[in-house]
Amino acid sequence: MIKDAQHQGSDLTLAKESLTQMLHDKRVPASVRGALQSEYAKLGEMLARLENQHLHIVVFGRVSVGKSSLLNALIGENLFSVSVLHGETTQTRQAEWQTREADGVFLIDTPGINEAYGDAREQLALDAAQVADLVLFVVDGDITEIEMLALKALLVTARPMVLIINKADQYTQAQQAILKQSIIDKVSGMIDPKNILFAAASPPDQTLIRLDEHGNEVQSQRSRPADINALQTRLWEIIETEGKTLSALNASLFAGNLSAQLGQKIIQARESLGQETIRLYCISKGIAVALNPLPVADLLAAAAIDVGMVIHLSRIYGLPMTKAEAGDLIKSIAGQMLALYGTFWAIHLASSALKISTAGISTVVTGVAQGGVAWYSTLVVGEAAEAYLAKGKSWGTAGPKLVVKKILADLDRDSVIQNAKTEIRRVLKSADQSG
Ligand SMILES: Nc1nc2c(ncn2[C@@H]2O[C@H](COP(=O)(O)OP(=O)(O)O)[C@@H](O)[C@H]2O)c(=O)[nH]1
Ligand SMILES: [Mg+2]
Repeated sequence: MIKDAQHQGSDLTLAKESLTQMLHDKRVPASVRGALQSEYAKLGEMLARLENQHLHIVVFGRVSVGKSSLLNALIGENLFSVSVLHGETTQTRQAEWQTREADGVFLIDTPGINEAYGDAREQLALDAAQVADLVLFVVDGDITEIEMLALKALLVTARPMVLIINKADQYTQAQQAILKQSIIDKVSGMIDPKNILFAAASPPDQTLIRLDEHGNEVQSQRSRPADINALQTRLWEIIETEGKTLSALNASLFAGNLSAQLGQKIIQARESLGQETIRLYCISKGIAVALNPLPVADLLAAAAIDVGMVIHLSRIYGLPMTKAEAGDLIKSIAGQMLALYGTFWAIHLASSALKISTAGISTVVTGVAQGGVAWYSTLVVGEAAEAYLAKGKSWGTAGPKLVVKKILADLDRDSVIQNAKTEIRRVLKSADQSG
């Protein structure tokens, strides 16, 4: 899932535009904008994270321990060259760093440390650590003296580090236990045992031998998948602690070969980010509509905010949508809402039309009521869009009608609108007092 950065940027810009437009909308009093500032700041931060927060993962270790293989396993594609020959191209490789980007996550392959001695090795470690948010230190057996030196050089920079004992397939369970204990002892006080994990980035094919009906041995090959579940789960925990969830979610790092446990964590993270996003857009839209004096502009502003929200959600789900796609999705959701709630929306539109002929306090009262309805409609659109994204951009077998119907049934419309009005009034009031 390597994407064109230019294209991604423009989609996100659209999500951000709808917010900045509101933030700079002169029809929204400065005092209100001030009161909403923390909400806007939160949304802005979420968008900035989607846009800018890069994650750099660097592998480090001796030649042939499986650094390149490990990165390939993480990304689910053979992007880094793997060599069976030990230190084959020593000279030319020396300075070769390879970087591959997937959705803001940069995977960085480094030359093996056998090729760099003394100062050069230390420099290599420092250079690597400098760009890294996370270092994967790879070994394929008990840790050697050279590895200890490199490890110490890396630790000076205090980057989070995971020590991976690769080629686990070459060791029995009993051997693994001894190996791990030996390494834990050697790096004690330097690396938390939680961050010492086994992996098999590229286990060789298995040869199966069976006897055919004539009693002859028949050989066949069976390929084995990478085993990096423990690493993925730990990576996820570290990335979350570092506050880099969004960029990691969008990368292909966790796409394939997931353990059930990790899959669950990712679903939960997406859901809570999605809910937070929807809530913030509901507030923004409720306020914008409550304060917007022109009904036609109400509807336009409302639509722009919903489009921004859907684009934002699509990024969280790692399925970026264009403005046109988001618009089409909203249209189909709104179509279902209209079919199910015809009269209700007719009243909404009528109240919107009413607002033009009122003035002063009554405008605000009508506005707040309408803001509550706008909030509710954005909530429905957000929940439906999220359901669609969670199924990988599909309505599933139920189809859009049943999905929207279920969302409408699950939400208590009157209490949602009531709470929305209370929240809108609260924001407007605190704006009044501060301004
Ligand atoms: N048995 C086994 N071999 C592996 C594993 N991972 C990588 N290898 C092999 O180790 C060799 C070196 O791998 P490579 O990724 O090029 O190592 P690098 O020099 O550290 O980047 C290749 O022949 C890989 O197929 C593994 O988990 N088990
Ligand atoms: Mg390599």
